[in-house]
Amino acid sequence: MDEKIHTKEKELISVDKPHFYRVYLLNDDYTTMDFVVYILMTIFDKSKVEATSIMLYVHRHGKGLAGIYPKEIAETKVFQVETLARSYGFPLKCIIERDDR
Ligand code: TYC
Repeated sequence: MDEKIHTKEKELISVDKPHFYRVYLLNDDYTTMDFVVYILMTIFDKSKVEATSIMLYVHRHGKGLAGIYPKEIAETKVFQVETLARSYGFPLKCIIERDDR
């Protein structure tokens, strides 16, 4: 979205509002529940209670929201999750979707 900002000097400048992206974790049959909770606490800054609730939601519904971030941060989270998961031999995946609010 392109917004016009009025400055004190009465000139107009254009500012691009950054788009936000939703990072979702996907369920699979092999990643352990403890590892998903660990990922949510370390990479998404969730408490143990929140992390457990999100993990169980993903386990039951197939997909669940881990966080909403500017594009570059969302992409970095996906990279961190998948790199850490592979290093432990887990197939855990996450996806990003643009947040159109
Ligand atoms: N379904 C996995 C199990 O039963 C747990 C799990 C939850 C895996 C969430 C991935 O994003 C996930 N061990």
